[in-house]
Amino acid sequence: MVSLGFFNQAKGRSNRAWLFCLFAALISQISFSAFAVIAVGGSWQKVEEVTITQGQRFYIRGTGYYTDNTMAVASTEDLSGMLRLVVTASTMDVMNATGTDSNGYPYFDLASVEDTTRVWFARKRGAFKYTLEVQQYIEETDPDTDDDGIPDSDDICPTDPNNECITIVGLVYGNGAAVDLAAVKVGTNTVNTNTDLSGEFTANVGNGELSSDGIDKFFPVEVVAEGFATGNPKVIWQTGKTEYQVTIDLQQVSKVITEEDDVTQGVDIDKDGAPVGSLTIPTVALPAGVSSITGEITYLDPETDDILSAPRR
Ligand SMILES: [Ca+2]
Ligand SMILES: [Ca+2]
Repeated sequence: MVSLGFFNQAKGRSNRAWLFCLFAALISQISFSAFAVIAVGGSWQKVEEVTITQGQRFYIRGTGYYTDNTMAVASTEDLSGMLRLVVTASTMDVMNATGTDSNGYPYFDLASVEDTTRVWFARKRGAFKYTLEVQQYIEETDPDTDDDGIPDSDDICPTDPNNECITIVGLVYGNGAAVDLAAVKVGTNTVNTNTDLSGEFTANVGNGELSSDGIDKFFPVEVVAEGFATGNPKVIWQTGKTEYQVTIDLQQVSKVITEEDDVTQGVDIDKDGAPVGSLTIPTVALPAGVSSITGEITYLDPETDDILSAPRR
């Protein structure tokens, strides 16, 4: 019964006006979402449903020939936007065209299909014959379902305006054990997180974090943990896939060279407690004035992502 109150005579007009506004707002919202599109270029297309009449030829001494050309269409409804008249063939050179198209044909810009176009031709012996066509610029558009400005064909989250539809769950190990508190960065700068006590992290990502190497599109991941070499796996994006799991094995830093180590005499290298060789840098290989070298030596397993990693950004 409450709703009937809206339509009583005393308040009918204002309520109906209010309801109309509400419906109009709803309808405009719906159509806005349904028809959100982004222009992605366009091209000139021949208009088929047009009759072109070539006018009588006149000769003006010292100048050349001209004809006045008109067009007729059944309906001008679809002929909005940019139009032009193109001379696709002519036995005599056209002298007054607006320009030439990508095929090298002279064309004339048309303000409307009702325009009469005067075409001037250079005088020349022989038959006089030319052909015309009307072209319309057809804009190509790509739908943008979620209205985030990224066309659907480029939007890896086409129904998510926040672009966080991809979930990457990672497990970080080092030396066979879960690594907690590792700093994880996905993408260039956008998503930063840390691993928990079980070495796990979760990142929600989208278009902004996607990179490309020309072959694959991928999410670059950087994992930094103390005592380990930085891990740089790539998570390769697959069309339509929104859940990804990645396991990252960090390489333990095997040897720290301190100022007490003399690399010119050779520094013994241990890996997992066992000697595996030594590192020597001859004095002549050092820049002038350098008296000591410090740093970390890390073993990289060519089977791991550390070798296949994305470059740092
Ligand atoms: Ca979009
Ligand atoms: Ca989106």
